[in-house]
Amino acid sequence: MNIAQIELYIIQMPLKSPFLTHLGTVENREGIIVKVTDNDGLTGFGEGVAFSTPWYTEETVKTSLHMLTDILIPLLQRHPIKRPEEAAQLFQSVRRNHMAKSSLETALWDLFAKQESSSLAAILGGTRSQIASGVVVATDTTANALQQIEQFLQEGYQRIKVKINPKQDYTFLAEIRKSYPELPIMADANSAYTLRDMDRLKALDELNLLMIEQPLAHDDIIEHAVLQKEISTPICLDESIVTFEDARKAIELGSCRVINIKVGRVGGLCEAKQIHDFCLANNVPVWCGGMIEFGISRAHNIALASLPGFSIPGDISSSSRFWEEDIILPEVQVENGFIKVPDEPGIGFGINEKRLNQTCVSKRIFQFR
Ligand code: OSB
Ligand code: MG
Repeated sequence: MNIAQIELYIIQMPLKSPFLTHLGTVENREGIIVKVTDNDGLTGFGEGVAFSTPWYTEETVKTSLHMLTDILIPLLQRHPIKRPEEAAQLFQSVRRNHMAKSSLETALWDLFAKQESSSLAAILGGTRSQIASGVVVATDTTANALQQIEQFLQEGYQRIKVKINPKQDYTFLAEIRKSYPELPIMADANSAYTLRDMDRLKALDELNLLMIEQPLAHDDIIEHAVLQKEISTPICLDESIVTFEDARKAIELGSCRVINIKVGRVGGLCEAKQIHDFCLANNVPVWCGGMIEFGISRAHNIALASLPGFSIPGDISSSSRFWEEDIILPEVQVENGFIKVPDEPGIGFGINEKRLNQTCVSKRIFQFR
């Protein structure tokens, strides 16, 4: 791919309003922007989506930086590649660290698509010209949630997801359902329950939820299969699916009826596409998850969600859902409930250099020869 240089920008941006989950609150987002430049001056961008602390997965911004700096970029410097799939292959010699791998692998995909003068969506096999958009409500009170939902519906979002936990579930969801009898609503528990909560979870069946996301432990597929036999609401797995093999086994066991695919969580677009293809072949609907991310990762999500198996609106919202000003141009914008899939080369979004530099707290450069 004739890589000349890789740059890492560590950026930091405050959210417009705090994002609350039972595991903690995100108010300030740190991230890593990966820029790969080839010998012709073409560039590809990726984004590291690990958080500052390991509350969602074990990775952090610092572990990602370590992996990129000391392991992954040196691997690429030693082994010139022709296509991004070869990077994914190379990275298999490194255990886990999926978000670090993904930040670099996705940048290579963007560059590769630009080298081929094709949109990333087309290179991946995308078939949609626009994708359906959903949004997440993560706040503490029912009143705040109802207010946010009303606002999001006015902005056109097609599906609402709310965060739940044993202290805020049935009554909370029933209030929302009462106000919006027809709305596609789903609940994300981020592993707040155990099988001892079976009755609490069974009670949610009457609320006509689209699905319940990750009710049980972050690394479980066995007990989710037990739970899925007892409840009629479809289970969607998020945290538990970090590889293609996890997805295959979860489907075989009956641990879920839906899968949330996050590019960063599974280590890149190659693995994400493999999970998509398997789910499509097995009639398991998938949707694209979100990580409170900046525009680069949003752009990769849009390309991925243009694939045919993404039949449910994902957590892909407008840049303005979280940010006063995003680092891409134009910003991601939901119109009438949809986001247009760009047909320009690569991810199809440019960089807002001014905003990138304004939010950049440090930078590292790696030369290739
Ligand atoms: O569990 O899907 C999740 C955000 C950060 C970490 C984990 C999750 C989330 C979200 C928000 O639910 C998704 C988004 O809109 O970015
Ligand atoms: Mg989730």
